[in-house]
Amino acid sequence: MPTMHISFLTSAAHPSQFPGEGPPEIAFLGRSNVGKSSLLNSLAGTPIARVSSTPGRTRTINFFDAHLSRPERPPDLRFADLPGYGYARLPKALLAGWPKFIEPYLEHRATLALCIVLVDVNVPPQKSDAQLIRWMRAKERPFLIVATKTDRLSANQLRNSLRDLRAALAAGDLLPYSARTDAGRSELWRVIRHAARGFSRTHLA
Ligand SMILES: Nc1nc2c(ncn2[C@@H]2O[C@H](COP(=O)(O)OP(=O)(O)OP(=O)(O)O)[C@@H](O)[C@H]2O)c(=O)[nH]1
Ligand SMILES: [Mg+2]
Repeated sequence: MPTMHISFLTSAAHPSQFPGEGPPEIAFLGRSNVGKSSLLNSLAGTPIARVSSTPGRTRTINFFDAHLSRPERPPDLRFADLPGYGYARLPKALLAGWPKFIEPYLEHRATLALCIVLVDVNVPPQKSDAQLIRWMRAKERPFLIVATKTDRLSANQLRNSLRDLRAALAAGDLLPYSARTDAGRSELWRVIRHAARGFSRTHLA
């Protein structure tokens, strides 16, 4: 994708600050520090989102517009990098502690085409992740679970971890990824392009 271009659009700390609905949106969700911003940077191939080893780095919803081929045309899709939830806290902190603007975003954003839910392959399945996934299913939001930081495990450990995550999250489809090595990048781009195209056909025609 030599002509792909992704650029920062705006940050929102309140629904009134969400940008007008435009191209299909892909949102990154997951616990604080799981690697949402890193995943976006890996997809973009360049550091556009802020990354930190301290949980809670991303405090606003940060929007990025992406041109996948022709820069003179309107953007093909938009990325939304979200703040994380419930780092090492009780599962009920998931929605209680989550800034009040995230749930409205997930529930009402008409152009939200796909939610990418990140889980860390290095930690056992988390209740807060299962809770989010149940919520997404109940709201009928399309989502894909991405199991990230695979570079930290041996092939054997990774196989076991993916098996445990699939079982705990009742996830048939789970895409392994590493933002460090970019493993999984072309597969994830394929899913994203497919989701954006399908969404444009059915919702934005
Ligand atoms: N080894 C490895 N480290 C990663 C990977 N992805 C992210 N990290 C590290 O994990 C830490 C958190 O990354 P972020 O991308 O800031 O995580 P986040 O989910 O955006 O965090 P918040 O914005 O605080 O919710 C950083 O130290 C990253 O370098 C990965 O695939 N492999
Ligand atoms: Mg972040």
